[in-house]
Amino acid sequence: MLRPRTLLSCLLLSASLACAQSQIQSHALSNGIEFSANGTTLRIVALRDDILRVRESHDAPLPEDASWAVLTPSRTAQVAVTPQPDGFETQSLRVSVTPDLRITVSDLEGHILQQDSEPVRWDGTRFRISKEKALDDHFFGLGDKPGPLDRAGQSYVMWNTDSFGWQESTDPIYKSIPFFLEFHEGRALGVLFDNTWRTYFDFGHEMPDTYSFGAPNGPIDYYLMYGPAPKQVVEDYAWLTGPTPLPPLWALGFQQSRYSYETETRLMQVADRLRADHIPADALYLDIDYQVKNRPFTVNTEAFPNFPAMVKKLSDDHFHLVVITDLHIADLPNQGYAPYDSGVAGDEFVKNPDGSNYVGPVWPGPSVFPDFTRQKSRQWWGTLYKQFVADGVAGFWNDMNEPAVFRYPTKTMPDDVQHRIDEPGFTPRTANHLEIHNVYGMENSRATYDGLLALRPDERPFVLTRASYAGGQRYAATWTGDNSSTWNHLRQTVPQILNLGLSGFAFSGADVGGFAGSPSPELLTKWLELAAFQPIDRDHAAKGTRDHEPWVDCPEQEAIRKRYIETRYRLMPYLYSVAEETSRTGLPIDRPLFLEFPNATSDGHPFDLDAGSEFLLGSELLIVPNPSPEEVAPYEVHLPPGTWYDFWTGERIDRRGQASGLDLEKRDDLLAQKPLMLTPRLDTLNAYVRGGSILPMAPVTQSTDVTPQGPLTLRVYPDFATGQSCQGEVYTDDGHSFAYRQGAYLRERFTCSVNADGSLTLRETAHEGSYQPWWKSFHVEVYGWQPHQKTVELASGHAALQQHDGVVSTEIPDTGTNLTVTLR
Ligand code: MIG
Repeated sequence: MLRPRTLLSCLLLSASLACAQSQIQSHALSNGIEFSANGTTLRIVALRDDILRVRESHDAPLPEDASWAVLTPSRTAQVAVTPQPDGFETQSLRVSVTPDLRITVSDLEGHILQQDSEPVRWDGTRFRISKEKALDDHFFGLGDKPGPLDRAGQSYVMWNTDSFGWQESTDPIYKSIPFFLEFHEGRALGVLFDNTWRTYFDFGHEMPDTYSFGAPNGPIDYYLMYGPAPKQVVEDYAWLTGPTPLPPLWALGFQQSRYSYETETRLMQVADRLRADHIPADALYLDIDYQVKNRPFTVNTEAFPNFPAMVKKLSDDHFHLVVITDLHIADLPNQGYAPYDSGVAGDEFVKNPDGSNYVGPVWPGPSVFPDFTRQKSRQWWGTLYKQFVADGVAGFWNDMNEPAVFRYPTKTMPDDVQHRIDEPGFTPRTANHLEIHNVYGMENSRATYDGLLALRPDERPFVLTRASYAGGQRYAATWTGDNSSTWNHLRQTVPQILNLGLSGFAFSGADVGGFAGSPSPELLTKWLELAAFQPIDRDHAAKGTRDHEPWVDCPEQEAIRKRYIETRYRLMPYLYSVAEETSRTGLPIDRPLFLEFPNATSDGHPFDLDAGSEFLLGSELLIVPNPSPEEVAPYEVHLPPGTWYDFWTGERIDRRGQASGLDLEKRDDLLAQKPLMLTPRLDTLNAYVRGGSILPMAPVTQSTDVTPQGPLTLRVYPDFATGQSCQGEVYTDDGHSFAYRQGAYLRERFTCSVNADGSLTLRETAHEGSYQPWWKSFHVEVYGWQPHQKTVELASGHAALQQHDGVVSTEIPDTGTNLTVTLR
């Protein structure tokens, strides 16, 4: 299989070696090609026809083939390639390499997707990879980093950092997700740079015609994912690193937190007030003050005299309790502190170079730190959850896992702390903190997730982590850390959550109301409106700030806030169906517009760049926040192409820029591009439904644990631009176990079409899966369509049809078999 070839070439391997003739060996591999020259090895292989892996080493053989991020079956996947004189071809890509080892990747039509602008620059262990960049290339991803959605023109560093009070320009913050999606001439390519050290990315900041990434150490090991559609890239990334799993349903409910609800009395007051005011809510959080002296896995029984009974009382009232469990273990020898004693007995903590346990100050005072890069230590960590799980605690919050250490100026452990990698897939060895730092938080959340699975094998774990690395979405949801109670931070939630979603973290949120500082009543209201459409809807606040709960301020504010939280609950069948799609495909819950409308602009630039802070929840619901949320003047927004309906009023949006009423007006393509003029209103977050959708909705409940009473609503929005059809689906299951994997789920698909005689036919395909849903019938609401006879034809006879405020509605049974209904 090896076919050595020799090329004579001019190699620029170091500055001093200006131009020398040297030998390049190239070996065709069944799945790629390998070059070697003067101590440099470059291997490019195809994992699939559309996914490549590039590895390169200098003055050494390629390093160990192991990864914290990439799933082993994907990393070791292979496809056969067709050798070419300077590279190879797959069914969708062409790879060519110049004699000085510059790589070009193109599609089979010859469009260049990525091209090295110079050979890799080495400086000892340090290296930099540089690629050509066009002036209108766009870059997305890189996890939680603040700033604009498009990362073009910016540069970043990966180093997980406890960044209390971070601002728009702060970098790095909590997470290191070294994945980005590049848009070049309307084609998308994904890059995962799987190096855990302090990597950096420059998207034309230093030089507008070049983008680059590199590291001070560690491997050159990167994956290229070809679209050309951006959705394909995101799905490829999920294939490499795993999708966000299906969360427990309750985690999609409203979550109320604060630093801290310090006593049982206070926590119960919050619970009772939510129920008394009929503000739907599913989760309550305990922050560090529930513990004895901030010691993880303890409960202060003075403040919480009967913790298990309290958890039970909450769960009887349909609340799920989430408690914080920081990773730092108080350094308390001989004091009967079980996490310390069992950790020392098992030698579970990270070490100083002299072999002693590293001790650093955090909340409990001097603390030791579990060695999460050892499988055995992760298993030990998982056992610490036993009592909380027995008490019925539903979810766990892993904070401070950058790891944060109260040690200035680095705010983390020293570079020479020793981690003992002992792990399936890795050669056991000791690594210093510089290599492990960025994966430490992910491995902490992995230990928690796996531990919960071991303790409650048939319950979906809910873990919320602050720090993570690529692939961390497999174990935990995340939030954007210590944001601020400012209008700018409200705006910032959108690009951050969108870039997190593109980077695998579909299930994320930002502290609602802002963590640091006290929001004005209006800011808190607008924040609760927006977060109702974000994957995690968690109200949280720092110590010493004013109360943040939805009822604070006047009844008028509370009423608005409540209406948005209720809307989230009414949308729960849709939200859960989107989350289920995410768990199969990796497509995020909240999506930038370019994912759904990759061809919206004639020159192929992402439509989002014209559309301000708009985003889609799933593929059907468009959320249009004011791009300058603190401003009161009317503002223009551009909707993506197609037919749109106002989510609140049901009106079809007129192409002249106003809602048009409900007639069957013809779409005018040119006018469709005209912006809408919107006037800011405290009580309105504009939202639109894509024509062609069928949106499943439910009656409001006060918790996702409560069975909705009544039919499943199907809101039908015909698309008058494309054949007047529509479709939608709903997914449901028991909401908490893994029984869905054995078929205990339900998926129903719906379509509609407007017939030549003006009647509308709605079809339901047969149920897929064995789960019995809570609904027995559908409440169908049709928007933008006029009946002539006001009758409904069912296989079993006729039903009545109502018309009210331009909405046509009827009730039909869900027979569970193929159903066809015609509305006339
Ligand atoms: O050093 O646990 O980001 O959400 O409330 C602060 C107390 C530690 C930081 C988290 C925040 C949490 C807080 N924590």
